[in-house]
Amino acid sequence: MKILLMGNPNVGKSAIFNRLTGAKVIESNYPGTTVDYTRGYMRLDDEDVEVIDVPGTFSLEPKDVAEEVAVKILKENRDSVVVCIIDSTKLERGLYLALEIIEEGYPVVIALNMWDIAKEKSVWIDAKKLERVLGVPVVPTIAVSGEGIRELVSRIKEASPVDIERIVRNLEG
Ligand SMILES: Nc1nc2c(ncn2[C@@H]2O[C@H](COP(=O)(O)OP(=O)(O)OP(=O)(O)O)[C@@H](O)[C@H]2O)c(=O)[nH]1
Ligand SMILES: [Mg+2]
Repeated sequence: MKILLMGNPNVGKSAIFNRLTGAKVIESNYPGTTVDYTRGYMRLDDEDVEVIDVPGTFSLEPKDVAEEVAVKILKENRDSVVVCIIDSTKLERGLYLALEIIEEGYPVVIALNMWDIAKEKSVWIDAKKLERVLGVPVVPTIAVSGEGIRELVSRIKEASPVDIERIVRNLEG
């Protein structure tokens, strides 16, 4: 199992990566491209789990080479849990990607990062409600202060694929 940190550009993926991993990080170049990404390890239930700081992307339909690499890393690591990092002040475009990843069948945990900036801008997101609607853990985080990171880590093991057909069957009664 690996942990992939994914999200739109500039949402705090690397800041969260730094919080999760230790000093030993590995810079990798994606073969055949000029795109670099970082890998590291975190301790999870007495195991060292690989964490990948995936290049930012807006969707799973790549528009440039960095997005292409992001999608390739996702597809090459089917056994991963995806921590989807969303800028809380840009919820809609972040959810667009998160929903695509959920639909692909990956177990997902959502970090609502930049929670401090959202608060400053009086943006309020009902994280619990979002969690119920999507059926995946949703945790507010402030990567620069570390707030929420412990909870984010503790909820990684809860992540499991969302069975969309089952939800529809339940709704239909
Ligand atoms: N106020 C605040 N700033 C944050 C938070 N998380 C990250 N930042 C800042 O936002 C900027 C972008 O963070 P990065 O971690 O580089 O974002 P990224 O998603 O890795 O960006 P790319 O790799 O360029 O796509 C940096 O200046 C961070 O210090 C947060 O929760 N609150
Ligand atoms: Mg980064």
